[in-house]
Amino acid sequence: MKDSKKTNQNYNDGKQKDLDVNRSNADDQFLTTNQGVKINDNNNSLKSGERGPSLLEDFILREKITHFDHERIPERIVHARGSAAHGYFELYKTMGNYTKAGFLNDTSIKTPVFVRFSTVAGSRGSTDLARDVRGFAVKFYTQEGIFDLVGNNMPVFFIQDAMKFPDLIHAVKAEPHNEIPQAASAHDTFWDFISLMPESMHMIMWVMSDRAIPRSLRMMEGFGVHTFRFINEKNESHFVKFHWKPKLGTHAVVWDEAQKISGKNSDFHKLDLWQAIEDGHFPEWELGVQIIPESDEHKFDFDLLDPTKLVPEEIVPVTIIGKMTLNKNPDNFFAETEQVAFHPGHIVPGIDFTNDPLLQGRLFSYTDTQLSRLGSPNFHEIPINRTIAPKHNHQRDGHMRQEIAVGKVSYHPNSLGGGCPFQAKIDEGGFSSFNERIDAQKIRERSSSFSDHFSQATLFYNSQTPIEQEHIAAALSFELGKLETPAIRERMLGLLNQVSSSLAAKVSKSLGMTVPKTPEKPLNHGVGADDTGAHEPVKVKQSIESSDALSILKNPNSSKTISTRQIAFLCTDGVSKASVKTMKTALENEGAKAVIIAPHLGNIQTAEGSEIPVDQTYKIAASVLFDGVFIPAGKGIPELSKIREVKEFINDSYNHCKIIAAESEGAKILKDKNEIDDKDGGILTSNSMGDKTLAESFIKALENHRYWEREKTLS
Ligand code: HDD
Repeated sequence: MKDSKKTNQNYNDGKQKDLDVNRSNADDQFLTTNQGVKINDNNNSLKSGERGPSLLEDFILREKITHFDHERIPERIVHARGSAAHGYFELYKTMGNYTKAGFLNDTSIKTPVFVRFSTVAGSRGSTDLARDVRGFAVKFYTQEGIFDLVGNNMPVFFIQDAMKFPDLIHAVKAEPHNEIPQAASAHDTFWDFISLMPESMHMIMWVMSDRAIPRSLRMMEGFGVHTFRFINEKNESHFVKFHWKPKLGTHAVVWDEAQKISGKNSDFHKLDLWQAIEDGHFPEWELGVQIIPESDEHKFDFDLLDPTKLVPEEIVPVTIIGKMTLNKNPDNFFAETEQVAFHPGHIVPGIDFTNDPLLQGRLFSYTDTQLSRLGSPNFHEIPINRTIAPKHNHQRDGHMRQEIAVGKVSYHPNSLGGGCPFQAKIDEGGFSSFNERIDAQKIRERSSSFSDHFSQATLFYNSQTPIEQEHIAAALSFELGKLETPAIRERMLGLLNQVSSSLAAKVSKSLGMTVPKTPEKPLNHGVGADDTGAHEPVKVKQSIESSDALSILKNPNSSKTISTRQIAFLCTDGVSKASVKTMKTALENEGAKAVIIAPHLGNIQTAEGSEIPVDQTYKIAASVLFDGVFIPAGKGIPELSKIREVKEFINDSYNHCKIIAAESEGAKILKDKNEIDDKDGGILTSNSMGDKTLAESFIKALENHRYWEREKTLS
């Protein structure tokens, strides 16, 4: 709590109080063993004689080394790399018509949350900027128990049935013979699998889009992916899809930039989230729901149970019902971020599952994985996983049990314990599963309503702006270009051709191949989920041809703000103080951060004779770590064109379509030697010094994140 500068103390901080019991602080304390014995010498082991062997008797050395030897636990099999934060959820309006969940009914309740974001494929120490799906897992500590919304930053998934999950993950992770590549899908096994799984095509469009390389974890959407159910007091069910909409808008970096960020700062996303919270810029997302009456279950062009499909927002609008704010960093990465255990099966009364076969498989997997990862069925007792709702049952014992259950009764029914703990009636908050009628034969098959693998992939591609479509084509050209087996490329072109012939044509050009002819029946290659041939993929005409909500650049919901954006000020001795000050003040008034970069640390002398403290040198700073660039005026500024890193800085910013503003001498060095067209709409210059109008137009331009038009002129 004390680390965050502007922590909001006014919310219902039940979970924080609960965690206080386990927080430890060594300020002003003696160093001790785990048994509480004070340690006098923490530098030398006990030896027989000054130069003699160490003694087995040294319990202090033994304890210290034994504990160290066992510090690591298995990393998550997927989503190993993550960053998390505490916060709270506030409800805007009661959802009582649809769900009886208390935290979605009472607008006065602020529900504590713990949120973990992650990449999927890479190991715990891999780079943040991998092209990958991002996990978006939210633990709500509600008064009726824990609700986990374990989603991703993309609304669909690669596969339709949990049966294929181990295959998918084996294919995407580093190849088993040499453990290469780390945190990258651009390799043979991934695309071999994908090329044989037409059902993955919609998700492939998302993963090849800019959604897979977010600018910040704070600037991405989140989705529950599956269709869930809301259940109200009358036991009526509505289908529901969950959405998180970031208040800072959805933004991405470009692929070349992502790769360079991985080198310059592989913790870019982790640090960005951490720093924003430390600075009091608490990230916020609004929670939206798409609600579908039970009676409309079969009214769509797709099956609501199919996790490779989304419900277009144009068909069922997203209703915003609340807001989540993250306002506190964890105190300890291992204790909280690493040990947190999410589970889509953690639900509360008022929320229920559907028969989505991917979700059904997940309901088994998450507890199972915690047993090997956290090592005991008592993982719910780990402080970060502990419910703040009262918990009483007859579960007992197991490794590392913390609870001391009093009394001799550990069974139900009992008379010796007065029948306690009691079962709760439904009107006392007891959970009861939705009374869904199921009248079926046991069958190992895929529903034919899941057979349309291409229509929504096409809808996604067609909904993108031309620039975003180019990015998808470039991503596919990169990924498929890296393959060693030409036959995989060929199969992929066949599948892409069924999504969009123009996309397939673009990718084939880069691969130096021709697009194979699409057979009369859509391609299935006779393998994968449908190898019986019973369900050949089909295309179903969609009721809409384009959905703006699917595009980052067209997204009607995206907010325009430059809050928390990092702006590089390229400075040196002899910079104009007036120029720096006007721009810095204007940017900071909008919540952005001006970072002074110079050839040396310490202070730089301004042309006016004052000093400005330097934040970073050109040896450390790199354009890819910033959102925009300002080159101020000043008689010393022309010296910047002699610095190689400054030239690289300017050219990279330009190539990544960043907004560049420059004043007077700064504007002149922009034109010098750099390979840029200073007439484009993303380059803003002024001949005056401390020009407020320039600052205003810089802010307006930064609100659009990038000047994407420039890409058309870049070869
Ligand atoms: Fe999963 C972790 C999201 C399908 C099995 N998953 C995990 C995490 C997220 C997701 C965000 C990280 C949670 C954290 O931060 O600790 N997973 C999804 C989504 C899916 C999905 C959105 C599809 C819609 N997952 C999925 C399937 C299976 C799993 C089909 C298995 C049948 N997922 C796991 C797991 C993990 C996990 C192995 C690894 C670590 C963990 O659970 O706690 O059980």
